[in-house]
Amino acid sequence: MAAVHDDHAHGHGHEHEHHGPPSGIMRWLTTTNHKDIGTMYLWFSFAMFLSGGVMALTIRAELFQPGLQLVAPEFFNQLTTMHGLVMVFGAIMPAFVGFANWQIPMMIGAPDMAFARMNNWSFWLLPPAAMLLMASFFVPGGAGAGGWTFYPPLSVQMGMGMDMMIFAVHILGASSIMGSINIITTILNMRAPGMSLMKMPMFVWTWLITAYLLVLVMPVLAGTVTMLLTDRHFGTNFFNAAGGGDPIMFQHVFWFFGHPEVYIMILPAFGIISEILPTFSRKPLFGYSSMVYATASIAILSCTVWAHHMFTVGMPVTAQLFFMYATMLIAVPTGVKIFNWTATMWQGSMTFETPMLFAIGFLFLFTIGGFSGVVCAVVPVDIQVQETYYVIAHFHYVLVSGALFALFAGAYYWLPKWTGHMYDESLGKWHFWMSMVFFNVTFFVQHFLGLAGMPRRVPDYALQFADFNMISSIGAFGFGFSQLIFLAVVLKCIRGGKKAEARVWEGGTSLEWTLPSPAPYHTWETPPVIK
Ligand code: HEM
Ligand SMILES: [Cu+2]
Repeated sequence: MAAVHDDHAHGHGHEHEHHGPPSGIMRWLTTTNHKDIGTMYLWFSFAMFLSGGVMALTIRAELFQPGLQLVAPEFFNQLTTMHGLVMVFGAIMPAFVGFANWQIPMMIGAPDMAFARMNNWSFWLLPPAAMLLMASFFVPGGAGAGGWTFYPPLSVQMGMGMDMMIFAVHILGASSIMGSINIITTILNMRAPGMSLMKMPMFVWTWLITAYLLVLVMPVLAGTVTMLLTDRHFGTNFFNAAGGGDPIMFQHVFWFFGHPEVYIMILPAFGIISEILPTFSRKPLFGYSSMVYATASIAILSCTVWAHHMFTVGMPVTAQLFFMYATMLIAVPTGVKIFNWTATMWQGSMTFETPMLFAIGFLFLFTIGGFSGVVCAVVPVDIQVQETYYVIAHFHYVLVSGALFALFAGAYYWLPKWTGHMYDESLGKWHFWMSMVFFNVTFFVQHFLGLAGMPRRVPDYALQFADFNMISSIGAFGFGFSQLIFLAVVLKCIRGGKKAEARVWEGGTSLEWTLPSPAPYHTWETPPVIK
């Protein structure tokens, strides 16, 4: 893709803006620059990932052997609940928004996001929401402990920690909705001349569709937890059976948000993988337009399957059959993507730098997660494995080796563009292989724990589950420590290292690779012309 640009031929007032960023804390508090805001989202999500990780390791330490050793059962429930919330809303989602902020303007040839001040605000809503969430551990009764899914009646009976979590979810939701409106407006209105929709990089396409999904379902979550709040404090009975309400209705509205939510955490990952595989295979992405249509159909279908989380609530068989087949249908466009990625690599001249290793790791392990998802969709099987460790294994394969591995792949891929330095390739490879091995040690055995009947969300278990739990806990600690290598790689890369070229990767063809490394504070102030 050829681009012609000169980003210095302009003259408007505020000089300091054009000599690079101001300094000090005020820079970060007031910045409206998409790169600054991207950086803040990424550090915030990494901090949340580490805190969610410590919670997971505490859970696994308790489950290392049968019996209660480390934490009280009530606190164990708070940990599983908070781990889920922190990882979903604090780590994975903000990380993808961080990538969107850094990359989308550079990839479409726009000087910044459409609503720069709203962008600042979307980020600065996150730290107070996170503090509210964490502070709920320290109030009487502790954090809400009914699972990240907030199911009543338990969530109605919980202490004030539950109100703080509901308030935090409101704020996180508002931040997501504003971020999505910003992304949609930027992509639809600020593309460089000549960049038609079907010429956009796949990462941009996946974010456009994800943003629409976010605008659609985040208000549903806000409405759901608001009804919970009024049931808790204002005498309504939405979910109170004794008052004529229905706790099952909560599950319907929660999962109408919840299932699209899991695709909100994977579609941008698909976008990152679709940038990386062609670059290191030195071939264009196979089936570009079918990739776009597959992404759109996954997003649409993801709104029709929510009750596959509820096969055991006693719904009619016809409804079970509908949700079973609708869920299986999603495997078709997902299969198209996996086929296109494989075809992209087929007969390519591949090299295996760290971004490519994580991308291939994603491809293998996400597919395993996808298969166990189809298994869970089969009603009679789901009735066996629901609420067991099989489900825990399933969604960690799609969320950790899926979303998280894609985030690592993207970080290694674009770090040289962001910092101007090449990262330490051998440390990167260590991070990949240790994560790959320890991830599978942690979560593969959990499939068998679940098939053997071990329930989730329990701090103690029967003796026959001891061996696999021990293996899983050892794996979890190995995985946890491997992530510190990643932190070392990033800090080392920011501080220095071999100078990165503009076109860091020989096979990189999208617009950001035509910009210098590090990318200047202001880019594309004169939009490039796409030939
Ligand atoms: C970093 C490695 C991770 C480890 C070792 C880990 C481990 C665990 C464990 C042990 C549980 C509790 C299972 C139970 O006893 O019920 C759990 C639950 C969960 N995890 Fe993770 N996890 C990790 C990363 C993630 C990530 C990246 C996500 C992404 C979104 C995630 C999302 C969840 C959710 C949603 C739950 C269910 C919480 C609930 O029951 O309400 N985890 N995880
Ligand atoms: Cu689902």
